[in-house]
Amino acid sequence: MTAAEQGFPAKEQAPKTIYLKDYQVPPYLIKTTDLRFEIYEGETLVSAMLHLYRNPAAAPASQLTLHGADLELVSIALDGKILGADDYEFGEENLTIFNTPAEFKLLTITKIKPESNTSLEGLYRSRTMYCTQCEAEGFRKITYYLDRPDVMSEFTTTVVADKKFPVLLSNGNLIDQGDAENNRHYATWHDPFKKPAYLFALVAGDLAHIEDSFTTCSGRDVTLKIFVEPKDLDKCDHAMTSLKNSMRWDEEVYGREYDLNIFMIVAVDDFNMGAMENKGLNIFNTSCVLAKPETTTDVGFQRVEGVVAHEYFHNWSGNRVTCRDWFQLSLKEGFTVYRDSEFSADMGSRTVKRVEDVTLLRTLQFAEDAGPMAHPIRPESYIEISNFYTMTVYEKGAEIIRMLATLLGKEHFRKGTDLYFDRHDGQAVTTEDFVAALADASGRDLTLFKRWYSQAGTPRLHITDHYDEDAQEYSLTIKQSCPPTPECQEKLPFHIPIAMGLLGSAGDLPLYLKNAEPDFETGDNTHKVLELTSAEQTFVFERVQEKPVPSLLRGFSAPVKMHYDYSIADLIVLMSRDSDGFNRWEASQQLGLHAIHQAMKVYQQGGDLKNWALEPDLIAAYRSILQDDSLDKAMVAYMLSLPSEAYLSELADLVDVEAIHYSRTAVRIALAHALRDELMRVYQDYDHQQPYSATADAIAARSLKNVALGYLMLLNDDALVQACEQQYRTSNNMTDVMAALTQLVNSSSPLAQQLAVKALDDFYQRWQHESLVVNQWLTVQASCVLPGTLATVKKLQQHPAYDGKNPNKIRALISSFCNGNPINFHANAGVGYEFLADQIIALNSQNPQIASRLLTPLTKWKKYNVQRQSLMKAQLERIMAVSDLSKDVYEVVSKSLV
Ligand code: B3K
Ligand code: ZN
Repeated sequence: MTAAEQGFPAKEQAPKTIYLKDYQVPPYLIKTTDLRFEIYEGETLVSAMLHLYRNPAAAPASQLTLHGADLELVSIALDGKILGADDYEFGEENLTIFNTPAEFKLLTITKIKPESNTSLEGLYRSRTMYCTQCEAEGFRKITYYLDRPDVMSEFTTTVVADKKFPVLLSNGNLIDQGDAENNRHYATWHDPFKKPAYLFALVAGDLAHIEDSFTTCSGRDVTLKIFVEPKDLDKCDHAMTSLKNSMRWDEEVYGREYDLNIFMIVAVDDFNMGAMENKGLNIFNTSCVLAKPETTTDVGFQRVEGVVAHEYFHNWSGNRVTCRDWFQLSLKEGFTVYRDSEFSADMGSRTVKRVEDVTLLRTLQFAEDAGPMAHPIRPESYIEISNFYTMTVYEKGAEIIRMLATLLGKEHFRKGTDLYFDRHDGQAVTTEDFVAALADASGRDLTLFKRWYSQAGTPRLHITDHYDEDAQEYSLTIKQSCPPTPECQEKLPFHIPIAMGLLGSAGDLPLYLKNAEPDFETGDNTHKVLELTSAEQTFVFERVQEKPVPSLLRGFSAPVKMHYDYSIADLIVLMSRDSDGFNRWEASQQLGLHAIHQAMKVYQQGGDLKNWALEPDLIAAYRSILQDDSLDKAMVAYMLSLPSEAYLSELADLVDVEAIHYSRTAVRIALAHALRDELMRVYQDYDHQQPYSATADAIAARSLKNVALGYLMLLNDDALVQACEQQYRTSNNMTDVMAALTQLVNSSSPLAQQLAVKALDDFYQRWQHESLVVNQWLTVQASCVLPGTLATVKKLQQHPAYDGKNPNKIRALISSFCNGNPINFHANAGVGYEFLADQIIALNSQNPQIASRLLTPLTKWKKYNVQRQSLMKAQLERIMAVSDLSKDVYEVVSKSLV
């Protein structure tokens, strides 16, 4: 199909596709980069002195093409000589300079307008401060440059601004500062570490900060500073503690020491994503730094800890060793997500963290892998790289590293990462280099494993078993397959580690794998990692004295969809006594799925789900979880929580939105009735007056109590509604306040509805000056499952609390409705789809990255019934017809319409 046929404006070319196979080394390299920013109200002048030299690894070039976008060139000089119009030429987003010598200094002066930069990429203004976001290709919006990660340079940066911006920051160490004319001042920063331009950062603002210090393992003192708007100074402690814990953990677990004398974090309100790992000067979305019990939920606290760690860990996995090109993004992102996830597991509960990560992966990443934007963790091509900061590159990327760690074992994996960091320190490398270091250090052949980097899609495992009582042999036959994805129809088998055990009547059975070496490393003969490397393999266990229940894919040892024909009785056994905590939870989810699927059949046949009852064994199983004191309360909470509507949709070939919603609700109501007494006990035993603490145990106790409240509120009992309202009014922390408010807002009981209106009003009055808290207030309303929510969302767009330019507000209101509220988003013949398309069209020119991200729910149109398909597709076509469509939106829409 031509671009015109696809609706792309005829006068323009369809955006270009970039291919990994076309990679070429840069013709020039940049030894040093000296920048001077003169910040004035309305415009900023950027002087850039680049010391360029021909790349010895490239064919000698005598012209140089620099990247540049939305820049006004004021002057350009080569080795001190001002260039004339014939000496260079402007292209689309670039500037070519002719007759360039082997080595030279290029001075450019450009003018930019941060105040009108709404894309939040490059240098922009957020409320009272100036800040930057350069990854992936934002530096070209600051000055003409070789804006690619394999060009690494030593940066010196001077920032000059009015004294009403007292804090002037950039990467590295402060080497000079002082006054300038007209009540202005300057600061000069030097970063001794060579870095690509995407890690550049600058901040100028009236900021307050907290300060601490960290002594590294070699005894160096590092100053730690967190900068925020003065009103937020009381919300920085948790981020600081998380930072210090991360620094220590990276020394202990990976042998990585911090390298500069100062590490700074700045919190910014307008930010496209969570945070950015700029060298020595991390810039964070306020939502990922600020936390205090009164304003922040437990999930918020955990997010701060995780994101602070993630960005800090990038100092090695990303900054010291960086990516050769953007196809290698998972080299730094997958590895760093794996690192932050292990850190969080060590700080709290390993099993709980695993359940959370897998839930995210199976709902969002699996859906991505099954949709039109599916791509391998190392994509082969892209139109706009910003579209590839995905669940696949991040979360599936982390799973690939986790599998490598499982296959190599702890010791070899650490040897491998040590070798990787040593071998490539200061370089821009590829995922091949990473795997090669692991293979070299461990002596393992990882050739087959590398298919995980090049093949997209979620592999399926189909497992059958056979028990031969006479021979006392038990065999598992495992078949693998992988559905086609846009880039590849026929997949080769993956190398899949399958952690497993066998449950007998008295516990885990010892495992004697036929024809295998004894497992010396773990010293544990009840747990094994089987390695599947072909389309079908059979593993035989000897000396098995009874027919076992297999516990498969323990800890979710591979990102696959597994099928084994478990009976309800098997699942109950696994849920109540598997030694693998993750698989206990997994069994609870399978039981929940079974119940929901039964209810769905009734719903789809026009049956009545009122008074839907559950099978007695199932109720008994759930009851026993509630009574099991040995279980972590957070695990009890997760085991009691049924699979989400999003996960149920991902599992379905054809999504029946109403059947999923009403059946899931019916099962929840049935559980609430059956377990009323136990749930009441959980709720009442909880001491609502205890002081807040953010320890894993305290978080777990709150989550279980609030899960119980969620079930109890389904009973529509006025006394319980009153208790919920009391929790809303009297709690000393945002977790409990939000849990109660969410229940009131979503309850159909008339009393709850009345109380919800009051509570929402009271909440806003109380928190209107706390932007992040107001976001939670927007989300709770946008997520309401009762009818009429779209009208509420539209009304809230006009509310003074809403700001259609701020990504956090857009996420809180628009994304929460379109992604998190299927029963309303898909209601009323497509009005939700039209609403979303309107938002995307409005955002397309204002903030293309956010516009493109919002598209996700429409890209899944093929999963719905014919009527919905055509309504969703019509909206995609409407977006496609917009003139001046950004590359970001064009790529996702055009791929979705194929
Ligand atoms: N590396 C950044 C993401 C940048 C996204 C640019 N569109 C944050 C992170 O993953 O740590
Ligand atoms: Zn990252």
